[in-house]
Amino acid sequence: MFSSKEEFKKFFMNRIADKRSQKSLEMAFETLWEMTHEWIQENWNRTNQLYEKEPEKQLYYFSIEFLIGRVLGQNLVNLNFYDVVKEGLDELGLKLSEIEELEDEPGLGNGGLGRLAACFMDSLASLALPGHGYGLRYKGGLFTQHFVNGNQTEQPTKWIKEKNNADARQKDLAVEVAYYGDVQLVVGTAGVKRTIENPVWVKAVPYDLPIVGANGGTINTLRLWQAEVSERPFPSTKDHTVYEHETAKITDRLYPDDSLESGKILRLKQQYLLCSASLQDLLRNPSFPVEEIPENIAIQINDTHPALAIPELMRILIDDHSLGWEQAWDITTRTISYTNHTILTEAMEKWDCHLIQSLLPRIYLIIEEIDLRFKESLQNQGKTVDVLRKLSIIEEGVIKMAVLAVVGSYKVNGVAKLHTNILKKREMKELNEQFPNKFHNKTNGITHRRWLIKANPELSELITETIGARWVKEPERLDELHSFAQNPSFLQDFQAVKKLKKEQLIYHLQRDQNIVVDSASIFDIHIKRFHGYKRQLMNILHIQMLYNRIKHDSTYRPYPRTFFFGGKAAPTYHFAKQVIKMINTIASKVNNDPLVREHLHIVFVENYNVTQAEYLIPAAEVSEQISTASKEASGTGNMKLMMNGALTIGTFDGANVEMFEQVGEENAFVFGMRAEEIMQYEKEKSYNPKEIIEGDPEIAKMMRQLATGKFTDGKINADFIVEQLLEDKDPYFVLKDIHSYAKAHEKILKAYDNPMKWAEMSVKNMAASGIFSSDRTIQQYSDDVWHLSKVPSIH
Ligand code: HBZ
Repeated sequence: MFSSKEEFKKFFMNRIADKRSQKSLEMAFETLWEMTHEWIQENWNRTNQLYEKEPEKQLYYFSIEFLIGRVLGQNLVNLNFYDVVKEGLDELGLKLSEIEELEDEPGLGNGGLGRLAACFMDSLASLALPGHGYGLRYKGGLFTQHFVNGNQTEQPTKWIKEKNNADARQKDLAVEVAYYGDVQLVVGTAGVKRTIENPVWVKAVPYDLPIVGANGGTINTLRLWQAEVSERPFPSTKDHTVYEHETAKITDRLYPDDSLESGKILRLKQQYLLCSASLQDLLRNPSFPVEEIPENIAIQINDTHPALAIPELMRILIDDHSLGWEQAWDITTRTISYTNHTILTEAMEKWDCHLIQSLLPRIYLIIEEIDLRFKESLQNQGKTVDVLRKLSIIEEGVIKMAVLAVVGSYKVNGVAKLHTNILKKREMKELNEQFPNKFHNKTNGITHRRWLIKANPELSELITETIGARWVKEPERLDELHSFAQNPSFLQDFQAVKKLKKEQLIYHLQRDQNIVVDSASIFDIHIKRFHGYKRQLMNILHIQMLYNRIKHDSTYRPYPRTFFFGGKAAPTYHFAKQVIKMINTIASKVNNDPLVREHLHIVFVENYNVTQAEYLIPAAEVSEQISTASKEASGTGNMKLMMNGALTIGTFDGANVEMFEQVGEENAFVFGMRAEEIMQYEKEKSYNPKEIIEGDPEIAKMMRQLATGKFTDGKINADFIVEQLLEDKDPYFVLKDIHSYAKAHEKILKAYDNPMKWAEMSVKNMAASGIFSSDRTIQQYSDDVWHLSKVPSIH
C-alpha cells in the first residue's frame, strides 16, 4: 500500500511497465483492478481471521438479488484512495473516470430490492458489523434495454468476463444440492430417519466478492453460488443429457420480473439452490453446537424468495443432526427473520404444491407438517374458520410463501412506516394478531458513500468545506447544513455544483446517446422500474396536457423543463411496455415541435441501471415519486434524489411520508389522494373514471387524442392505455390524481422562479436526508433484530 500520490504513481508505473509499458486505458484498468484487489485481500484475510479467532454472532443476508453496480471506483472511495489515485493518474495523463467506464456493471438485480441488499452490504462493513451476503451468480444479469421504433427490446447481458472478475471461485467449498428423488424412511440405531434416495444432485460452487467497508477496515464477504454439473451418481431413471442441460441453466440468468410471479420451476430451483447451498455452507464445520445456532447466526431473508431457508434448516437439523421437531423448530424460528417488500397481490409468492412436491419432496413434507402443527395450535385456541383459512400456509393446493415466512421467523418487518402499518392492519392483520410482537418497521435507507460521496464528489466536498468531515461517518450530521440554508454564498456554491452536475449529465448523454439537452431547463427526473402503480403514465399524460395548453393558449409559455425518464419493464409486462412506447412517441412529437420544444423536452435514457443512476441523480432538480398511495412499499430512489438536493413531487406513499415529515411539506410538492382514501375506493369498488372523463373536457380531449391516434400520428396502439383507464377502471387512479399533480407542477414552476429560494429548499432537503442513510437502517436492524457486536479494529 502507499501513502502518497508519488508512491502510488511509482507503484502504478512499475506495474504498467511489468506488462507492456503501454498506457492504454484497458491496461490501466487491469492494473488498477489488480492493485486494489491486492490491497483489499490483505484486510479481507485479516477480517476473516478475526471472525475465526473470536467467533461473534454473524449475520447472513439471503437475497436472490444483489444489485451492486460497478465496484472499482466505490472500492477506491471506501479505501480512501480515490483522490490520490485520481490525481496520480491525472499527472500520468490518464483519467480515472474513463478507466472506471471500462467496468461492466454486474446487473444482478431488478430494482429496489436488489439495490437495497447492496446498500446494506456497504453499511454493514462500514459500521464494522459482521454481516455477509448470500446470493446467486447469474451468468446473465438483467437484460440490456434498447429502443427500436420506441419499443423496448431486450438483449441478454453477460457480465462475467474471463479477466477482471470481481469475485473469486472457491471450488473447494462447493456443496451438493439435492433435487427430486424419493423420501425414504430408514430405521437405524438412533431411531427413524428420513433420507432422499436417488436425487438429482447439482453442484453449487461459491464465488466470493469482498465488501469493502468505509476506511477499508472491515471487509465482509458476498458469496454467490453458481450451479454446475455434479460428479455424483445420476439416477438411472432420468435422462442424463436433459439433466446436464437443466443444471447448467439454473444460474444462467436473473429473472427479469420484479412483480408478476410466474411460478416457473427454474425459479424454484434457483431459490432452493440459494437456501440449501448457503445453509450447508454455514453449518459445514460450525464452531458451536447446532443447538446454539440462534446465538451465533442470524439469517435475514430478503422477501420470500429465500423463504425455503425455513424448511431447509428444519431438514438439516432433523435429518442430518437428528434433532426432534420441537427443538429444530425452536432453533429455526429464533434464527430467521423476514423482510416484506410489497403488498401487491400479484407479487406475493405462491407455489403449487405439486411443483414443490415433485422437485423438493422432503421440503414439501416439512412445509406440510409446519402447516399442520400451526393449524392444530390455532384450532386449540378456538380460531374461526375464516381466520384459520387466512393463517394457513397451504390453501387450495398452493403454498403461500409469505405466511410460511411469517410463521417461521422471529421478526417480520416492513420497509417504511406506512407500509408496515398496512401490513399490520390489513394485509397481515390476522398474522399480526397471532404474533403481536413479531412485526416491526425498519424504514429503508441508502448508502451515502455511493449516492453522495461517490456519485457527487463535488457536492460532498462543498458539504465538508461547510460543516466539516464528520458527516461522512455520521450522516445525520448533514442536518448541520440547516444553518447554511439561507447563507447566500453557500447557496451560490450549491447552485454552481448543481449546474456542473447537470452539465456532466448532458456531456454523458450526448456522448452515449447523442441527445442534446438545454442545461438551463429544469431537470425533472422519473427513474425507476416501469409499473402501473409507479404511474409513469400520469407523468406522460401530464406532458400531453402541457403540450395541448402550449398549443392552444398563446399566453401559456412556461419555463423550459426537461423531463427525464429511465427504467425497464419486465419483458412480459405488456401494459408497462405500452407506456414506454407512448413516452417515446410523445417524446418525438414534443421534441420536434418548434413551438413546444422551447418549453418541454423529453429524454428517455436507454438502459437505466446503477451506473446511469449515478449520473442522473446528482443532476436532478425535481424528483418524481408519484406512485398510487399505499402501493410503493418504501422507494429508495426518492432518498437518493433528496440527498442530492432534488425537490420531491410526490404522493403520501412509502418512505415519501417520512421524507416529508423530516423536511417539512413546505419544502416538497405533495399531492394526490392518501392511502386510506385509495384503499376505501378499492374496498367499495366505487371509483369510476368514466365520470371524470365525462365531466372534464381537458381529460376527455386527451383520451380522444389517444384513442384516435391523431396525437401520436397513429404511432401507438393506445388501445391498451385507454382500455386500462376505462374498462379496467383506472386501477392506479391516474385520472383521479392528475389535476392535483398538475397543480403541484404549477407550484414547482413558481418556486423555480426564485432561484435562491429554490436552492434554500434544496439545501433543506439535503440537510434532512441524513436519517435515510442505510447506516441508520442497519444499526436499527442490528439493535432490534440481529444483535451484532462491532468487529474490533484491525488497523
Ligand atoms: O423493494 C421494492 C419495493 O417496490 C420498493 O418500494 C422498496 O423500496 C424496495 C426495497 O425495499 N421491491 C422490489 O424491488 N421488488 C423486486 O425487485 C422483486 C424482484 C423479484 C420478484 C418480486 C419482486 O419476484
